[in-house]
Amino acid sequence: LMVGCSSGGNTSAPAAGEGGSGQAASTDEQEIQAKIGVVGFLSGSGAAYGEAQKAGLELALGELNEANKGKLKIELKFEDSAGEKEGAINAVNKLINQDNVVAIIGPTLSGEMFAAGPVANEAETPIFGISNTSEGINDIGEYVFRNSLPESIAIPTAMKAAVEKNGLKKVALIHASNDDFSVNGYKVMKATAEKLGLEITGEATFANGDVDFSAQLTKLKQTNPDALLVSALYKEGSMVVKKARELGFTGTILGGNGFNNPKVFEIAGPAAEGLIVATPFSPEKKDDKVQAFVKAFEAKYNKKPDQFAAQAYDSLYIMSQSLLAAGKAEREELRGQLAQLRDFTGVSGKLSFDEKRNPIGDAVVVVAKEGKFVPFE
Ligand code: PYR
Repeated sequence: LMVGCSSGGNTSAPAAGEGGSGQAASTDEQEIQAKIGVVGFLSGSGAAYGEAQKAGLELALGELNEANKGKLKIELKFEDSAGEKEGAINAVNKLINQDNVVAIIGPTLSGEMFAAGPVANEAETPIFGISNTSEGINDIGEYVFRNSLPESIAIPTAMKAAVEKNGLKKVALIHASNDDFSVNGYKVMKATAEKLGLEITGEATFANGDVDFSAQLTKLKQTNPDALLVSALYKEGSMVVKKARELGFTGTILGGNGFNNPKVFEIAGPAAEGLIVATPFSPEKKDDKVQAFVKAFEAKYNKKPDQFAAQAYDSLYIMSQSLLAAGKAEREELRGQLAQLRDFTGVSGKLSFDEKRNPIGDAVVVVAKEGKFVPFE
């Protein structure tokens, strides 16, 4: 069925928006149509991560499609992985084989990327992590990218600041042992503690889905640490923080990227006060680009963006820039452009990329104060 489409002779330039697979004769004039898949943790225990990412992407989508009118139109296709490896693999397969997307943004968790990244890589489809902070993400293959600042940069920055300002000497560690991101964060925390000459008084683990952390925290408290280092996603992490305070632990609590979501304040309540986290993004940053983003986000959603929203927002700008440079919505050309990315300044800061496509950037250290994260100074 051809509606409003002139059949036969190619005498006039095709109208913008028609065609779409880059097959038409006058490619100069034609708007590039790019369908991008998104795999997010949109339901379940970490749904607030996926919701923030979706919000950031949809804000960027509106801005970009307006700014690029006549040149590039992006369509986003969202799939929910529910934070599960299997869910991420299924979503990636569907987006590549059924929806024929040019690239995929996500999945949310490092563990999901370790599972689903190889599928996209094998299918020669660019896959772009926006919240995968573990070591080794880019080692999956040449089609795997990310703009999320690795924990190996963020955590040491936060720990150094905490040692200097709070005078830490002894630390205890607790982490989720069945989540790749939490395990990696724990390893970075431990290595950093050793490097900084801190004494490790004790270690404990739990599993995602656990709700009772009393036994582990009681034991750790008895080792008398100055700080508790928590590597976890927001749900379990916030419950750990809450329980530690209930048990009377008054020292410093420091966490990784999993805590960069306002749900922390909902779950931990006043116990969140003083929690130290490193992030590449703070809505409080006095920077024109950041403030314009925060204003637009608040206008659309009536709340401030978090780090997950910010990196999602930036990722679509990177995609747009790379698609325009490629001049067409094709996987191989897009991969080539993404691989050439060396510098990018977004709302989550200035990033450069090493030869393995790993982002390098600065982390800001924030501290929870009266229901929000403010600079730790
Ligand atoms: C990760 O899974 O890598 C996060 O930072 C949450």
